[in-house]
Amino acid sequence: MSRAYHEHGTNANCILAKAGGNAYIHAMSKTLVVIPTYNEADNVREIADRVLASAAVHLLFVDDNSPDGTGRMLNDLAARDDRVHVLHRPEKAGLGRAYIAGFKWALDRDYDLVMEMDADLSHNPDDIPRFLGAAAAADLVLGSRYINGIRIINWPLERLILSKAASLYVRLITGMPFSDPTGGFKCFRRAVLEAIDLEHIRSNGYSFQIEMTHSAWMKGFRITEIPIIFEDRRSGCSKMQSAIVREALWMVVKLGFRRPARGGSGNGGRPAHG
Ligand SMILES: Nc1nc2c(ncn2[C@@H]2O[C@H](COP(=O)(O)OP(=O)(O)OP(=O)(O)O)[C@@H](O)[C@H]2O)c(=O)[nH]1
Ligand SMILES: [Mg+2]
Repeated sequence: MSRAYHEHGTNANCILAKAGGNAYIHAMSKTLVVIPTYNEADNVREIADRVLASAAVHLLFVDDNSPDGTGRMLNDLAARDDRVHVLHRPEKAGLGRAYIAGFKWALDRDYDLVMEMDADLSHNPDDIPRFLGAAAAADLVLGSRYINGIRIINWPLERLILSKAASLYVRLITGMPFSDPTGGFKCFRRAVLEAIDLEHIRSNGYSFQIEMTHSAWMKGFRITEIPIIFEDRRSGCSKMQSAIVREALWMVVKLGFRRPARGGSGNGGRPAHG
């Protein structure tokens, strides 16, 4: 049975690609790992195999019509394994839009936990069980490269400096006490995604990660950081651009203005390192 869905324009209705399938699949597992892809043909088979071997999870790839044939490969993976699903979007619209589509897909089904993860193997699938364990006592689990030192393999120095500077900038301007607010390996409880107005999340690159965490923090959800080791991509091309950095600079300033409004319960935004 095919697990491929097509999203047309900004309308999030999903249509099963092949006739005869059931579009509303009963989830065997309650965790969905969402992986956005754009030109990741070298990586998708390995990431799918390793994620599925790591824990009892389902996988949703969100592909933006990658020109390198990633979408076709994902359809093959989905056809072979019921745990794998693919949401096809018509054109490259950025990582943030892809995640929002994936989150809505998850909320339309009965997933309790929704994870974010890159396709390029920078995030180690073997860490997934630790995220699920930490989510037992938290609403949002953040993977951090910067707990007790720096855990990054093969990054150029300028990339590291940019990432560390971004973390400091976010902390100073927004007051969020997290060590790695731009990271993209994380696990949301369903209630967090339900509470955030996903239609109003506008940012895409680094700032998408910051804005989602900031929204959860403002609402008083319990947020925990766990250490992860991050490795630079070995295959495929980076989608990192200077526009993504500029977007983050402005977004953080906007978030800084929301600071006094923070309320709610939870852990007061204190990171509970696990
Ligand atoms: N669907 C979709 N996925 C995207 C888009 N841009 C990036 N991605 C995916 O988002 C994830 C993170 O993108 P990366 O290019 O690895 O960005 P990065 O991790 O900041 O930078 P590098 O690892 O240095 O390349 C990868 O799985 C990409 O394939 C997009 O516009 N649409
Ligand atoms: Mg990457």
